Amino acid sequence: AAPAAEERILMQCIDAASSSQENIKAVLTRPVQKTADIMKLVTPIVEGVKNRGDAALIEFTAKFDHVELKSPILKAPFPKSMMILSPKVKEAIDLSIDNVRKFHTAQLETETLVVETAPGVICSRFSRPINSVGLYVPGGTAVLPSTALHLGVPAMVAGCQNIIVASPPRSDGTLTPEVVYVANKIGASSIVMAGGAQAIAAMAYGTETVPKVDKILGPGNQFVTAAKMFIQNDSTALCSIDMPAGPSEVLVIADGTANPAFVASDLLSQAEHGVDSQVILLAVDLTEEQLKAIENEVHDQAMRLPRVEIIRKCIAHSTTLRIKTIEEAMALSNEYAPEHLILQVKNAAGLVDSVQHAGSVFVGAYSPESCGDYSSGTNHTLPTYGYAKMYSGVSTSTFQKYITSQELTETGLKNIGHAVMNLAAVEGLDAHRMAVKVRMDTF
Ligand code: HSO
Ligand code: ZN
Repeated sequence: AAPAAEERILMQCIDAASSSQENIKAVLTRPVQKTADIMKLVTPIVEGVKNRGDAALIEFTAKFDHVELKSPILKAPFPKSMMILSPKVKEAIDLSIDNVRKFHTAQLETETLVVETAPGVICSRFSRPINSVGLYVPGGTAVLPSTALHLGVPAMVAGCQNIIVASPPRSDGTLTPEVVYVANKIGASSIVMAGGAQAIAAMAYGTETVPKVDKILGPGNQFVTAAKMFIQNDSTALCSIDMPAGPSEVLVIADGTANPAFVASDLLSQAEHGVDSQVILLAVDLTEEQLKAIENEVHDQAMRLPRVEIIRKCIAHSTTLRIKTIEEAMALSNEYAPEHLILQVKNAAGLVDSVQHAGSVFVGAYSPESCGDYSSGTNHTLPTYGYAKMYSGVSTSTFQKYITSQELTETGLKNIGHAVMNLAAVEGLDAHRMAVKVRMDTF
C-alpha cells in the first residue's frame, strides 16, 4: 500500500437526488459531544481553582502546560519587551483592529429607545456595558491572537471597564507577543497566564491575583467549553458566558460559475482548524468534470499545506452533496445552520435574503472566510453546532446589557391602572392591585 502521506485527500461525495432523507441527515449531523464524561474531568479542576485559588492555578498549569509559574498573572502596563513584533505583523493587526473597531462602533446603540405605549405611559430601554469581562484566547495547535482582537475590540467599544485576557503560556513560560500586543491595544488590565478549565475557573471565581469577571467569552476545546458550562450553572460564580461552542465548521455552496481553486481553498482553511472541524460542500448542478476539478484542487492544495495531517483527518469525515437546484441547497443550508456560509454561486448577493440560519455569510468569489476570520471587520466568534438557529455571533451588544425604565403620569396610570388591577386580581396578588389602587384613590 502507498504510504499514508500520499493517499488521496478526498471528501466523500453523495448525490442528494438518489440518497434517502436519513442518509442526507446523517452526513450533515455533527459528532455528538460527550459532555457528561468531560464534565467529570473538569469538575475537580474548576473546584480546585475555586477553593484554592492561585496555588491550584499554578499547579494545573504545571501539570497541563508543563510550565512552572511564580505568578499566574501579568498586570498592565505590559513590558514593551513582551510585545515585539515585525512591522508586517504589527500593521496587519492594526489594520484588522481598525476594521473590527469601525464595524463594532457602528453597532453601538447610544440612543435611548423611548416609546409612549399609551398616553402618559413612557417606556424606555438603554444599554450599559458589562463591567468586567474575561476573554479566553486558546493555545493548542494554533495560537490565535485574532481571537483576542475579535473579542477585545468589541469589549473596548462597548465600554467594559475591566478587560482580562487569559491565554496559556508557551512551553518556555512566555506569552505569545501578538497576544500581549493585542491585549495592550484593547486596554486589558491583565493577562492570566493559564489555559483550559483552570483559566475559566480563575476568571469566574477570582483568585488572590485574578479579578473575578462578570462574563467569560471565547472559544476553546471541550474542557474549556465544559468549564464554561459549569461556571454558568454555578450561582456562586455569578458569571455568564458568550455561547455554547463546538468545533468550527463551514458550508460552501458552489455552482458551475465557481472557481474550483477558490472553493477548495475555503474548504481547506476551515479543515486546518482541527481534526474535528466539519466542512461541507453543496455542489449545485455541477458536471462530473467540475466536481473533479474541485476534488483535484482539494487534494493538490492540501498536499502543499503544513497542516496537511490535520486536514486529512478532517476531510475524512467531510462531505460533498450534489444538489440539483440552488433552492434545495439553501433549504439544506438553513437546516444545517452553519457557523460560516460561503456562497460561490451566480448572483450570490441575491441569495442572502433567503439565508435564515447561519453565523456569518461570505458572499461571492472574493469573500473568503479568512477575511472575516481576521481583517474585514465582522466578528469571527460565531455559533457552531447548529446553534446559529438561535444564537448570534459575538457583537458589540454581547458586551452590553439592556435596562428598561418607565415613567407614568397621572393620565398614564388612569389609562392602564384598571388593567393592572384586574390582572392582579386574577393572579390573586392583592398587594400588586393595591399599589395601583392607593394611587388611583387620590385622583
Ligand atoms: N475560523 C475561526 C476563527 C479563526 N480563524 C481564528 C483563524 N483564526 C472561527 O471559526
Ligand atoms: Zn479560521
